[in-house]
Amino acid sequence: MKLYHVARTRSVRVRWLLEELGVDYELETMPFDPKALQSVDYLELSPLGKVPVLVDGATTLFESVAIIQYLLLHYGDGALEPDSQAPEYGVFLQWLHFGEATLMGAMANIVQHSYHLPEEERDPRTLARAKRQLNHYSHVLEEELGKHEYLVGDEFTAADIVVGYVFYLAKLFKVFPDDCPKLKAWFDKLKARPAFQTATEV
Ligand SMILES: N[C@@H](CCC(=O)N[C@@H](CS)C(=O)NCC(=O)O)C(=O)O
Repeated sequence: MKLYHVARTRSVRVRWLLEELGVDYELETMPFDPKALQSVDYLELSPLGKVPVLVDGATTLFESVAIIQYLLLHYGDGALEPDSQAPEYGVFLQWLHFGEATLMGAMANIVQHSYHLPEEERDPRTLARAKRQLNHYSHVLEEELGKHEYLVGDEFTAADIVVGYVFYLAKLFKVFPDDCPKLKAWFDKLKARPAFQTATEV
């Protein structure tokens, strides 16, 4: 199995999960550079020219959360997710997808409109709205984490990985909310995991 990875990007999620599961994999670390991501060879794996990509035998996949679900199904042996028949399984799927479909949208706009885009393309109103969204979503999570230790009850699951990655970026880009103590305590627990530390090595 081979993971195409760029430091600090969404491929961190996949690397983190592989480390948690103890699965053998080859890591292809690339620069965050169109020369690599738009090369003819790479576009054959990811027509979008984005990371992550996972190649597992005859299966080649992009989309980080799809890769996470695939890995749990094929290599998880029941780890890091509730049983599919358990009442909390739906809640697990909800947070898993919230992490990319909702939360990451706000974080991506913050990164794009404060750093990545050329200055003339940065829009202060989009940035301000994204910051308000991140703040709103963080308070929703703060409420949730007041009820249990992790996003899905008291067990660490892959939903914590998908959502936790966004708060790793929030720390890096200095927008981690400072009025969410439970969210901070949860993130501190995630950061202490050896698999997180390996996945975020640069
Ligand atoms: N929804 C996709 C998003 C993938 C994505 O946007 N990856 C970024 C890095 S975090 C990327 O490769 N960007 C390079 C580019 O757009 O040129 C996923 O979750 O995998």
